[in-house]
Amino acid sequence: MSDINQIILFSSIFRILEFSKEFVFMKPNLLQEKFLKLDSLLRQKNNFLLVVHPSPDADALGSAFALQKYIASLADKKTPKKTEIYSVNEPSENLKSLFNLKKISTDLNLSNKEVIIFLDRGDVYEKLGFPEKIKQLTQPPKIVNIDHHPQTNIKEALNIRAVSASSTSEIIFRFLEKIDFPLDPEIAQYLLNGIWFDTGGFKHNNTSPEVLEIAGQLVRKGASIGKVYRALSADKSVNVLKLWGLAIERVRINKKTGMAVSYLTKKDLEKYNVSVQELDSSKLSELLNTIADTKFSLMLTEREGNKIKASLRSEVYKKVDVAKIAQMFNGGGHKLASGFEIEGKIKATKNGLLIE
Ligand SMILES: [Mn+2]
Repeated sequence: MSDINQIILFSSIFRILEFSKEFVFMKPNLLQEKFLKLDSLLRQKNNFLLVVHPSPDADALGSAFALQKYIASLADKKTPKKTEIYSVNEPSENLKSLFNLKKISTDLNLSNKEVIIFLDRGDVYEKLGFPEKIKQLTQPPKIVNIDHHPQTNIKEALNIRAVSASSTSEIIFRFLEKIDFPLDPEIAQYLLNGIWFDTGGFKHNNTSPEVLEIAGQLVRKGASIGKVYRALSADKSVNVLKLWGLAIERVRINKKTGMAVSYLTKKDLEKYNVSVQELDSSKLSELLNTIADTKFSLMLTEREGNKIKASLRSEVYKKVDVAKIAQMFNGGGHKLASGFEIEGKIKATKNGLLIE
């Protein structure tokens, strides 16, 4: 049994961080070289696997669909290019108006793949056991890792990582810009979907001047902010909002840590007939994070299989690194947005929330 309030109080993880004011793209020259390497790889090879992280978000899918379309443009009659997008589980239904989810495979098929590209979470390579799977192949494929998360390097890969980028979609934009690929409205929309999502609709501190410039270019190419806003932020059912209301009603504020914490159980979701995808607990955590005089939010949601998903949010001015909290529980993410999963059931008591 553990008390979430206690765990967080006793840990010395509240190191106040110096947030980088710098939005400059990391080591621009190195990255440009890597873009050219990536392009020659995409031109040389013909059979690709694009791997997105579990429960892929609009950034993972935005970068995958944009890259897939670019690769397809390199094909000619003599050399068709095959690209498969793989996700370990089905993406959330609310993404279906932005991406053709039928094109995503949940069966892993590594045979004949010449290049495997990990998008938006390089750590998936280890976590989903790819090193062992690849060892069994007679022809080892090339590995590419395109990511904006910290500490997700893959030793044997071409790592195209930029922690200062708002999103993986922004990195893909920079890549297509570098190789002078003309964006069509479809690719522009894919990339805008990813950037919009990872910047929380241009609200988070990763919304750099460059991000806004890129978004402007994408809109000029035919992408629509309204389309992604509607799919990912509006279009909520009454029952989802009722559950959000319940979570807000239950919010507790820990004065010592500045944590705003709330929870929803499996029973709650069943009562309102809402799936975890529909509920969108990360958005709910963002909402809790808007409570005045708090330092960060923690939203706990019970899932299938005796699991609890925790979603953490903070803001630059609050100076709490929530990734450090997530790491304590074997989770991960960014300084201002991260999460973890623990086993157990949530029990609310007078003194706090217990995980049993
Ligand atoms: Mn991302």
